Amino acid sequence: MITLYSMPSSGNSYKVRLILAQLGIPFKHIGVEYDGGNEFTKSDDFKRKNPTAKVPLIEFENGQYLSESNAILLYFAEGTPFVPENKLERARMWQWMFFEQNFHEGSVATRAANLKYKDRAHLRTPEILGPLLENGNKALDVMEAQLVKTPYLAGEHYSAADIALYAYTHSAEEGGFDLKSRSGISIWLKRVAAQPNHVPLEWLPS
Ligand SMILES: N[C@@H](CCC(=O)N[C@@H](CS)C(=O)NCC(=O)O)C(=O)O
Repeated sequence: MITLYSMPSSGNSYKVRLILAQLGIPFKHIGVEYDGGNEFTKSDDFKRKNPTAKVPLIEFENGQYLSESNAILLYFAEGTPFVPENKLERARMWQWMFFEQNFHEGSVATRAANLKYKDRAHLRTPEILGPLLENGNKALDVMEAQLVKTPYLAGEHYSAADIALYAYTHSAEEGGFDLKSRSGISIWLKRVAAQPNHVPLEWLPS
């Protein structure tokens, strides 16, 4: 069985738990929570597994490792309906997954994390939170512009891009972002949550 090192409260980790649950892939879960997590992820033993010292991380049965949430999503999505067959739609899935890491996570998720985690209290200054709000709103507006046109980010079908962007968008209000005024995103969040075998962020394998 594969092992997933993941942070229960983290969206990047949730992406992986969600796709594994949706695909019915069993896994052993090793939880790394944020406040105590730094010591675990910064240990030499963990850094041998993942030199970036971050979760999520997959450990395969043969002792190989795979890190970066979106790379893990694509690994498990390959050959499933979560990767569009159409070449352009597939490229659009990647487009949104790169967008997630470049524009969305660094603003929407970072602002929520700064407000949520105790050891980030020193990052709650107007100089830091202001630009994060501005950039996060821009990222959400980009998503909204797409989601008023198509049911899913890459087009007509639910794909790995929807999993990647659902993770931090569904909890964006924790970062002070307004979702109610964005009807495309609001309807899409419900559509994603209604997918077969969808699990919430809190879900962990028993
Ligand atoms: N780009 C990476 C980011 C991973 C990341 O930042 N993980 C955070 C949780 S969201 C982490 O491991 N934090 C714990 C630590 O730094 O010790 C991905 O998408 O997997």
